[in-house]
Amino acid sequence: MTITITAFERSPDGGMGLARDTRVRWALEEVGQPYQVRLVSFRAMKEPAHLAIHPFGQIPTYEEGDLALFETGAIVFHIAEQYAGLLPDDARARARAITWIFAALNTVEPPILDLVTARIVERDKPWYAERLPLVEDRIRARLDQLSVRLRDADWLDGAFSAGDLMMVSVLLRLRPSGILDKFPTLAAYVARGEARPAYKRAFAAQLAVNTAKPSTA
Ligand SMILES: N[C@@H](CCC(=O)N[C@@H](CS)C(=O)NCC(=O)O)C(=O)O
Repeated sequence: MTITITAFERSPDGGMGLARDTRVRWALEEVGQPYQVRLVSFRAMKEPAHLAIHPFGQIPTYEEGDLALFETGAIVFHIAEQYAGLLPDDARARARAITWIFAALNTVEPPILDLVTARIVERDKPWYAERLPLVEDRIRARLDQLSVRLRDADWLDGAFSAGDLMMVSVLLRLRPSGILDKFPTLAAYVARGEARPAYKRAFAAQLAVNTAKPSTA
C-alpha cells in the first residue's frame, strides 16, 4: 500500500533537517519502505483538507490506505510496529525502546522546544535575556542526565531502535544553539545517528525539496 507523508513546501530551516518530516522519512528509510511526499504550504496546512488529517494544522502526516495519522511519536511507532528493523523482538526490550520514544518526546524535547520558541518569538521581549539562561539550564539538566545514562554505549538500550531515532532527532534541534557541543557523549551519539545510511537518505530527500528552484509554472 502506498505511504504518503506531508512536509513543508519550504521548511523555515531551509533544509537543515530540523522539520519533523525528517524523523518520519528516517524511520521509513530504516525499514526500507518507499513513500511519497505531499508538500504543503503554511496556508494549505490550515485549510479544511489538511485539517481533516491533522487537527492542529501541522506537518508531518502519514497516510496509508484509509489510515491517516499525525504526531511523529504515533507515526514512528506505527512504522516500527508494522515493519521490522526499529523495535526488538523481545517484549521487554521492545517496551524499553518504546519508553525511549516517549522520553525523547515528553521529557527531552519540551525544554529544547522552549529554547527554539524563545529564540524565535521572544527575542524582542524585555525579559528575554533574563529568561534565556533559565531555559538553557533546564536543557543542560536533561542532557546531563541523558549523558549519564548513555555513558559509553552506542545506543540507549542495546541495538539502535526507534527510541534512538527519536532521541537523536530531538537532540538535533539543539545543534544551532551550540549547546550540544558541550556534551561530547551526546554529540557523538547524534553523529552516530546522522552517520546511518537511512538518516543520510532522509536528510538528502528533505534537502532536495528545500533547495529545489521554485516552480515557475
Ligand atoms: N507534536 C507534533 C508537532 C508537529 C509540529 O510542530 N510540526 C511543525 C513542523 S516541525 C509545524 O507544522 N509547524 C507549523 C505550525 O504549527 O503551524 C509532532 O511531533 O508531530
